[in-house]
Amino acid sequence: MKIDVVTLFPGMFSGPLQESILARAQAKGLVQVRVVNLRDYAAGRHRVTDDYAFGGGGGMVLKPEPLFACVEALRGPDSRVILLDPQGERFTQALARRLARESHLILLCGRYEGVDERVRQNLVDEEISIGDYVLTGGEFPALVVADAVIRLLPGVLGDEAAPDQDSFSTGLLEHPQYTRPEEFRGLRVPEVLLSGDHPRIARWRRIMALWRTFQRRPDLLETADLTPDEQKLIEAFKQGKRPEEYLA
Ligand code: 9D3
Repeated sequence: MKIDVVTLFPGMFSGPLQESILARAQAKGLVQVRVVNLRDYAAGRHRVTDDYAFGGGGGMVLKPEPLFACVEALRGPDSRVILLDPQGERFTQALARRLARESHLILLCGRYEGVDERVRQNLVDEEISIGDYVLTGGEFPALVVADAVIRLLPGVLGDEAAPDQDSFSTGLLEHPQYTRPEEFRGLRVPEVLLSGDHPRIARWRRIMALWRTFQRRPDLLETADLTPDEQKLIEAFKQGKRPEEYLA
């Protein structure tokens, strides 16, 4: 996969793309990320990329010419042009999975009050928002999208962290996790996890995942894939039962 990120602030990408899993994915050739400076596609001695909004009201708008010139230079027959914008479709794991099947993403980072409407209407294939909070631009959202997509590409994650094991894929939050030491400042790891009794451990984890989801994200239970026994357990939680009663 190729991912081109178009931005007025290329420096915002240098750290995140050069660490850890994202760096390794690029080094292995599983993804090729390029950060493109929109200013390089702006005309004139001053390379202006933004201007005042027609109609007044203040606030700057990204001009159409540099964005069209940039995308026309970057795109091929199979490119998907995505504008990161507060008005876009909400980014979800399902959307990340769909984008992971593309061969070339062009991520356009909005800035200021937004982009000229002709860009949205005639250049962009889809618009994505990462959630209902106000950021300074589309750069962090582009990194979020790139991160979520890259980790899904074949070969990027090891088998221990297979992406279909993720919460949001199974529809539940994860069970609590512990590592050594067995006792830290008098706080002990649950005995079941030290028992070596793997069926009992699996049952503990499933019950705790259901409990945690019930407490924190009951909305996820509406669409989770639950067995009849698990449905009954959720009903019991609603009646005030706690997980300990089922972990005997
Ligand atoms: C004046 C109205 N503002 C909308 C709430 C304008 C505006 C604010 C912030 C326009 C752009 C921005 C910068 N944000 C993004 O470009 C952005 C974003 C975000 O702020 N939140 C969540 N997802 C995204 S994707 C791009």
